[in-house]
Amino acid sequence: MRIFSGIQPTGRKHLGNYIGAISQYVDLQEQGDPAIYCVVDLHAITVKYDPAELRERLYDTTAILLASGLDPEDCILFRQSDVPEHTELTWLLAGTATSHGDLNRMHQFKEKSVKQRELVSAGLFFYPALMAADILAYNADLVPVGDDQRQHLELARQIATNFNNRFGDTFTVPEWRIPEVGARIMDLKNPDQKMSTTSDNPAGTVYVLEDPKAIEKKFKSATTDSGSEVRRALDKPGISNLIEILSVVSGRSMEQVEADFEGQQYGSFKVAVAEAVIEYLRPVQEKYSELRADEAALEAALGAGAEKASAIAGPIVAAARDKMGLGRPVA
Ligand code: ATP
Ligand code: LTN
Repeated sequence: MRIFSGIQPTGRKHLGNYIGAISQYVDLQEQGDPAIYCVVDLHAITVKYDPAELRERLYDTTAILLASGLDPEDCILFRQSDVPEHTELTWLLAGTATSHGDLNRMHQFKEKSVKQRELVSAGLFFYPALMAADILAYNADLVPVGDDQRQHLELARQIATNFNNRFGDTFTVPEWRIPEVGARIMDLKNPDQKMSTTSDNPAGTVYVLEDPKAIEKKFKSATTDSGSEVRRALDKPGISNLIEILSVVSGRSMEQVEADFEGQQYGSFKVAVAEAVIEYLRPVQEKYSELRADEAALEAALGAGAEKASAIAGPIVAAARDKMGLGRPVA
């Protein structure tokens, strides 16, 4: 089973990214044939950014992934812009298999475009076509992601199907893998919104590398709902989110968490969640600094990953080009 996923080089990965995506990457790396993980710097250029900063954040993200347990012996870890097939295939798919109307329906574009102060780039609109190219260039069977990427994956499946219908069987139509618990970790301050790097209130987002004292403070000040029972309910999004977080980080079911905190106050429950999250992130934080300090080693790992990635994507994109009647005919 071929596995592929991408993660943005924002550097400041948060608890939602970790629970929804990174922990799945680690769980799946030995099952992949191979498992391929890509730090998607080409996606990051679609909003305002600083070139030197982008390189730094790419190293941060790579070091977080390695500190979380990705092992370049077990998976392919690489930087998207090192493998030009991603950009080429984006255009091939955009020209023939991607409908403008479908791109126009993407929620993430609508949300992100209103947040842009200056240019709303055409690249931001094209973002899901690049994401489809990432996946299809490897004929991936399975794509581990958080819940917010469901619509983009539906589009990737549609693009693969459109291409295959028009040019003959070329691409695998990928399946997604969205975890049952933890696929949508909510903002601690606004539990109606997903936890995000770009949220309005920094107190609502817990970062993987954040200092334990700061993590504790954020959980203590998390928005909770009226009522006092530690129990999930539709009108209790704050408490429900904390129950879900504690369930994942402590390996207990949500029912078990509710039973364990029966009769306890919100205050002591929040402290328990904070402590469990701090312990959960501690091993990653401990390994991170050493890995991040050695940029040459990070570059070497990414370079080796890019070679392995190119060896897979090259022939797949060449076959697509040939079927489209482009380039010198393949004999
Ligand atoms: P953000 O909104 O925080 O900037 P993102 O979704 O734009 O994150 P990435 O960092 O590339 O960008 O996301 C990596 C993975 O994390 C994706 O698979 C995404 O689905 C997942 N993810 C993002 N936010 C959450 C969340 N709140 N809960 C669970 N998974 C999430
Ligand atoms: N769009 C995703 C990141 C991403 C991705 C991918 C995920 C880019 N390419 C391919 C899975 C497969 C995001 O915003 N989180």
